[in-house]
Amino acid sequence: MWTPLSIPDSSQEAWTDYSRWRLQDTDDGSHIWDYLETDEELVSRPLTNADKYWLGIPLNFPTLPTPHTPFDAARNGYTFYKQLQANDGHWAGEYGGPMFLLPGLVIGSYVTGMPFLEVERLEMIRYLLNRAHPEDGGWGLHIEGHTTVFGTALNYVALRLLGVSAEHPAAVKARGTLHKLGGATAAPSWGKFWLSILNVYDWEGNNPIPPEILLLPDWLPVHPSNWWIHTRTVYVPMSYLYGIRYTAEEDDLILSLREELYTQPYDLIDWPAQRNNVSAADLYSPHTQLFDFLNVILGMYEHCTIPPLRRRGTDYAYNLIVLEDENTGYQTLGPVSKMMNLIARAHVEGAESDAYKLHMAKRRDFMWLGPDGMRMCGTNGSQLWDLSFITQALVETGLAQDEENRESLVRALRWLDQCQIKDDPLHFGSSFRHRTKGAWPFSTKEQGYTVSDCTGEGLKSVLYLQKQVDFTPNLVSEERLCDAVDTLLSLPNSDGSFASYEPIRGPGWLEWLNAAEVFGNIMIEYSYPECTTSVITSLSIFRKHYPHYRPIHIDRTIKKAIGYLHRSQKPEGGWLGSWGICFTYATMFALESLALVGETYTTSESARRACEFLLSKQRDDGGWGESYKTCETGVWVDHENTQVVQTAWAAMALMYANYPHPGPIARAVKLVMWRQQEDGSWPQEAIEGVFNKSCAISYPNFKFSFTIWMLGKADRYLKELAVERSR
Ligand code: LAN
Repeated sequence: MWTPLSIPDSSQEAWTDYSRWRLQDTDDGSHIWDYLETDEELVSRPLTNADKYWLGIPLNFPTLPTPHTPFDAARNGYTFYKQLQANDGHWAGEYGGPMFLLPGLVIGSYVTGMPFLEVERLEMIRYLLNRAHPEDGGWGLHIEGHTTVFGTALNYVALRLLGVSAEHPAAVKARGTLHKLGGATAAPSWGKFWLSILNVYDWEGNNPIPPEILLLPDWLPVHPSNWWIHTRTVYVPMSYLYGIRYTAEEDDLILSLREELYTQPYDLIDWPAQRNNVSAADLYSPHTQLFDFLNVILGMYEHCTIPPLRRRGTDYAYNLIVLEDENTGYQTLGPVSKMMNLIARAHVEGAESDAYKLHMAKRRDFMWLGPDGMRMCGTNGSQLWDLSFITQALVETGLAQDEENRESLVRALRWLDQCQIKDDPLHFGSSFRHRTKGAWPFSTKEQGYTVSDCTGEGLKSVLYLQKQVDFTPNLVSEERLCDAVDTLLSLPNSDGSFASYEPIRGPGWLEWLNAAEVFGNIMIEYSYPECTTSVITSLSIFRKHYPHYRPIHIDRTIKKAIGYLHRSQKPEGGWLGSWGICFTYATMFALESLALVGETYTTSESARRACEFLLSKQRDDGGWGESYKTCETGVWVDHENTQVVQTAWAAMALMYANYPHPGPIARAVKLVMWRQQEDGSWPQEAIEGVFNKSCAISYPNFKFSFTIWMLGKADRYLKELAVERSR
């Protein structure tokens, strides 16, 4: 149990001294928030603009000259955004949104006796209080989602472990809501798992998670090496912890939670009967009958496991956990596996071990402080992703040529240079990894996973910076650019499309075995229009500069990928996004690709249909606004307000397609300019990203990169259209 805390009344005001928080000045983009205790440190590490911006401390930047053209507005936007750039050249940013990550951080730390700073605990509590739904006091799957048992049970537990008493009004309210929804027995499988780790839910109430599956031959489709990498990387530590039935030591708080979480007395709960009890509020992917049947069989096996076999399974799972930790500098692939691996390593190696200390140090890379408190992020950041968009925007719009922006671009290029992964992973063959040599990751090099579109965007960004402006050094050699291309060419699926981290390995029917009821499309990789497009565009740009490198292969890859894009266009005319919300996002990327092969509004039926679809969604104020619910249903759902980010995406899509009428683009520009503040920034609007169909995730830097990009592009576009029309 952690030491008692005294908790202030209002969660609106900061509970710690915000003038003492600093983002560490690292050279690889790692995000770590320090709390400066001494006055000397305060003097030696003054608040940066980025610190202030992300903490919500007023920047008081001067009012910029009123923009008269879209280009002026883009320039003002970058005048602001440039001041948030870190010394090492990247742009830091919050990557929160999901509400099921902080509980993993807190439960994992609690059961392993891993402390937090008091200031961190206070700000985590404040975050949870601020994010509770005002009406019912519960939490959802993500910050904009409706209350669920998953969100409410786990965040309630997190609050209590962090030091909030059961009598606190927020706890009372959340508990009431949880009980109304059926209590924690109705949590989905991932919730049941975390509660079992904490010893407040019986392992008997979980469907089996046998580590023996890892011992099957890996050519069998059900072998986890053929699953989507995130599901695999979570399954490994889950099956280890399940296999050994890890349970935290009982203490008063745990005993008390057993009384608080349920609508019936803990000792009377029929645990096996809860395995498939999932609240309707949580269900996105209900179990298939096949999955339920398999669980019955596996449940029988659990009563007569063969100890040496189980032992081999858990040993093998543990070995994979160690390899994953070592491959990623103890970050692991993502925040869920991070905390599960941490528990497994702490259990086996103890609190004095290097593994424990390294895991503890890297826990901080996921903890992000915002004005509303401290959250756990979806990855250790979105560094590469954010940097590649803003740099491309600056080069394409011509803002890169402004004398005062040059130094900032050179710094960005330096960051890209150090971020490229130079080798294949340490434990390449033994941990089912895809090649990484030449790839760019989503966040930092240390995390070290190839992502198809991050490699594409990273490559594009380097090409833009090294080839299209004349003031930058040549930092990334031709050989390394070719390594990136080799990685891209190693990734296509058989239908010509691209998935996220690896080519699709398993068959579609594996989705019938999706155990995580709250997400969709998680068992295997899928073909994604966005990922496919990034590869198409980056290869097209690469071949312009290096026409002799693997030309036939590149040509064939692009052609096949375009074929897939055509096939994946929805009957309405747009493309459905999987990582951004939603049609506007993917349609922008798709139209960019089609344009590169000469398919535009006037030349291609497909591009024309896409434009008409987007135009049918433009609202009276000139903007576009799409809700995250589109991603759940696959059918366009209007957001109640238009959004600058989606407006930028839609307008860019029209421009990529060479849409011949200026009206809709001019109206979009007007809206985005109207929403811009006097200091050149834009206020935060609705959440921008999504994953696994159901969970929204924040990309707050998009409101700078895509607005600036669109405005700069529109300036030129509208002028050219006017010239053409006057002819
Ligand atoms: C991400 C973030 C980036 C995203 C893009 C690059 C935008 C995309 O085009 C490819 C997929 C990728 C890399 C992606 C995959 C899934 C992630 C890692 C995330 C959405 C961030 C968080 C999410 C991860 C799965 C969250 C943890 C939850 C689990 C279900 C394990």
